[in-house]
Amino acid sequence: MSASTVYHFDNAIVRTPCHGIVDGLRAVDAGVPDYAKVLAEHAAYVTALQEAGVTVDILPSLEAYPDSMFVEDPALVFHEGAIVMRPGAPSRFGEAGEIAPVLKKRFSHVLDLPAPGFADGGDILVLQDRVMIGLSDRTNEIGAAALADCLRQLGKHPVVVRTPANVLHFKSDCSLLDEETVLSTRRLAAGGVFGGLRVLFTPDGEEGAANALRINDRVFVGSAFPKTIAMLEGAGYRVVPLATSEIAKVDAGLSCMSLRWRAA
Ligand code: CIR
Repeated sequence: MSASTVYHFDNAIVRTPCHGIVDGLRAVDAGVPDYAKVLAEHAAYVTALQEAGVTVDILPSLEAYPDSMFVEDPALVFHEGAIVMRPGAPSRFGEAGEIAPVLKKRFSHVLDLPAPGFADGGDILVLQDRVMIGLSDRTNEIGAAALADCLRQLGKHPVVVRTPANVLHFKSDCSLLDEETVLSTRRLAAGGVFGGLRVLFTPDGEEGAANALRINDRVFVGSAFPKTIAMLEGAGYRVVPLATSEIAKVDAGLSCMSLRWRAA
């Protein structure tokens, strides 16, 4: 793995879950997450990041924002700089103002996504040669266009695509596996968004595994998805299974809990 691969990270920011996560946003009521178990899933995730060679900065919990442990949504970070987003859910909009000073301490180049559009980090898939922006209920056309401008300022190549209806975020249904491969659900890939890439499909019934996370030499995958784990191991990936059953109750997976970048 060369130092320039898009999944090479040496730094991450996470945020301790607040008690209010039990009232976090969710599309379907699959039960109330147990706070102690959410803390345990989060702690195991932090340990896995550290074991992958990442220095993890743990921000304090924010009780004012139930979903604030999902730091991926209010910001985007790159080696070249950071972007403060405009989260599309009203209850999450204020999370951007909370993460902005944190980013300004760590990045010399921080852009603010201009009003009036909205965009969530969960809709952004960073690939080796392009950055995909998925339109969704959280990321609208105006936000996507403004974000594309910000990304160009950081030297990136943005591409705007569509997220299928009833999928929360573009990345709820896909993730990067390596420079030329993505893991995706069939419903997302059916839109033809992954031209030029190799696509591994989540096995039927394991669509929730699509939000995996490639970090350095390994891929974090939800431990409740044995067929996906076997498929990825069979394809030669080093898989780290992590529990996600509690955060899944609030529509979250493995990318949502961190902001990751290569500082060195
Ligand atoms: C939300 O609906 O915003 C949270 N309950 C879940 C956010 C998941 N974030 C992500 O996939 N990037």
